[in-house]
Amino acid sequence: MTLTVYGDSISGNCLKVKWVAERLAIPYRWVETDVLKAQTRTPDFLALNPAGQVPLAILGDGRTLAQSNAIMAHLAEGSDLIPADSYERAKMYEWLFWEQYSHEPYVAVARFQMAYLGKPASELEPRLVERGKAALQRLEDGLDGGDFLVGTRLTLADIALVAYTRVAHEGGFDLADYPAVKAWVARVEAALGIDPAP
Ligand SMILES: N[C@@H](CCC(=O)N[C@@H](CS)C(=O)NCC(=O)O)C(=O)O
Repeated sequence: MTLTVYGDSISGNCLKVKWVAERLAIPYRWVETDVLKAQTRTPDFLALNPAGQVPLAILGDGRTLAQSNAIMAHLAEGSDLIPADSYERAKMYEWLFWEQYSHEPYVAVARFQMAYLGKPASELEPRLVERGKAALQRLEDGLDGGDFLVGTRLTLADIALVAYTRVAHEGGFDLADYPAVKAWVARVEAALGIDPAP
C-alpha cells in the first residue's frame, strides 16, 4: 500500500513531509485536510490521530505516525538527509527539537494569526514577536557562515526550519534583518526544487 499523508497545504509542518517524500522519490497519496474547516477534529480523523493534528502519515502497512519531525525522520531513515556521523546526527536533532519548542510556536503562530485569522501586526502578542525575532537571530548565528545548518549538506534540520522561516514575512517578520537566513532560505528552496514563497 502507498504511503498516505493527511496534510493541509498551508501548513509548514505538513509541507516538511511532502518535501522529504518528494526529495527521496517516495510515492505518496496526499489527502488535503483543511485545518480552518476543523477537518482534523472530525470523528473519522480523530480515530486516525487522537491528537487531532496534521500531518499524519499512514504507512504502507497501515500503521499511523504523527508529528512532522518524526514522520520526516522515519521517511528519511538511511538517506543522506540524516547525517551518518553520530555527532552531526545529534546536532540535526538538536535543531529539530529546538524548531518545535522555540521557533514554530512563535514564527508559525504569528503567521497563522496574521495571514489566516486576519490579525494586524499591531495586535500580535508582543511575546510572539520578541520570541520569533529571537528564533530568527538564533538561526542567523547558527548558520555561522555555513551553507546548511549541520555539516556541509542539506539535512532534515534545514527542511524543518525552512518550512516556516520562508514564510516568516507573512507573520510580520522581515528576513532582510537576517541576511544569512535569507540566503539560506533561497539555498534550501533551490535544493528542494520549490518556488520561493510569494
Ligand atoms: N508538533 C506538531 C504540530 C502539528 C500541528 O500543530 N498541526 C496543525 C497544523 S500546522 C493542526 O493540525 N492544527 C489543527 C488542530 O489543532 O485542530 C507537528 O510538528 O506535526
